[in-house]
Amino acid sequence: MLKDVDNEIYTALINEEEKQRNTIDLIPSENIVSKNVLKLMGSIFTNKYAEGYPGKRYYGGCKFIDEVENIAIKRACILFGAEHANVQPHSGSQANMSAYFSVLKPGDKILAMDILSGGHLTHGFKINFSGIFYQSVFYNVDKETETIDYEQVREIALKERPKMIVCGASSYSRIIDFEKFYDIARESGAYLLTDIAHIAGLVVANLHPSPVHLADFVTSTTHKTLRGPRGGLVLCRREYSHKLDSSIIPGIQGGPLMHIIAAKAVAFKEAMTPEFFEYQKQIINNCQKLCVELKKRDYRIVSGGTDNHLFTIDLRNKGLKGNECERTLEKVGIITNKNLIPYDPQPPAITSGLRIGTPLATSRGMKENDMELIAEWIDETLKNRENEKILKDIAKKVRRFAREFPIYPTS
Ligand code: DSN
Repeated sequence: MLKDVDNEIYTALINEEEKQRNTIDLIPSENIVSKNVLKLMGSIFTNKYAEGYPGKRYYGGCKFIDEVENIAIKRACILFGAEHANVQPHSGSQANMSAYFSVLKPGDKILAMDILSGGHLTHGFKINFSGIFYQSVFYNVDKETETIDYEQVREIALKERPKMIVCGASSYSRIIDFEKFYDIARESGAYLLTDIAHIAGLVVANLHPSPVHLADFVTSTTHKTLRGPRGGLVLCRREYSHKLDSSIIPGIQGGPLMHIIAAKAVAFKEAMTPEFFEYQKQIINNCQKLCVELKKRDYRIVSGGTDNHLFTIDLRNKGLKGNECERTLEKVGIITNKNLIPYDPQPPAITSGLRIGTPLATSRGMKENDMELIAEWIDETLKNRENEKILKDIAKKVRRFAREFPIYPTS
């Protein structure tokens, strides 16, 4: 028993389980996997080395491993309508790295959304590998609308002539117009990489336009709205399949995590069901309702609202900072994360924003009326942040409420 062998880790596990049950988690990149996905992540597939690809491994004994990876690849292609899929990236960062390595050389130029506007570390941030290996130039959201200014992207692309344009974000609540990015990439002679890590589930459910028929490479994580195991995925056109596969192994990875690939296969199957479509619709409904309820309470939302699973609150009119709100909300059992707002005057460790998302709460079965309650608790908590007694009362209510929603409603 784990408890007897390693009581410290056992205790942390039990505490984390309890915390997950007792809190409302509004971090937009987190979710709860099904029991089957969870089971495979802890399965004996982890015992097997399988460097290479199905039918071309550097190890014997891969018969069943090959079956698993072939199924995962086939399902990923069907799910997204892709010509080729690689299911081996250990993470979204490695998915992006492999897409860059497929067609770029060190020193090439990439154009991506600035992290200050909602982009990701691996989109050319100066101290990330992507900013170290490549020359990065950035586009930002418009100061007024706080949405992507496609004309600005076009102008920068034509002036800078990047080898690759990257679109997709970690904190952007509006529909991304992949057609426009495609046109800009064509006009400026750049490859197009779309990183759909956050919105993959919405794309599968047709609730966000798909970039798959437009982009040269589509990268994703599998654990956010897609609700699979923690990991990465790359889709591309058949013409890049060899380059992509060899950029993953031998390029940047060794042995694939076969227990994770098996879990990805199951998650892809789950994502093909009508229930998954309903789930994605509910994520958006919940997110929009929570946004409206917070606006009623005079919270300013970046870009004025949301079309997807997340939004960012601009806390400046309340005289608050992201870090203190994250801390205070955690005290009552509401888990969020501080986030930069566009053109944020605060540094990343403080921030003027709080990022909020509904994929995990929706997986637990929460609906629009629950969002009203949550908005009220967020507001009451932030208004009474100095009042320990009120915070304790809210914490009790949050705990009671959270426990009404089991962790595994979908399995
Ligand atoms: N860390 C992820 C997120 O929270 O958006 C992106 O990698």
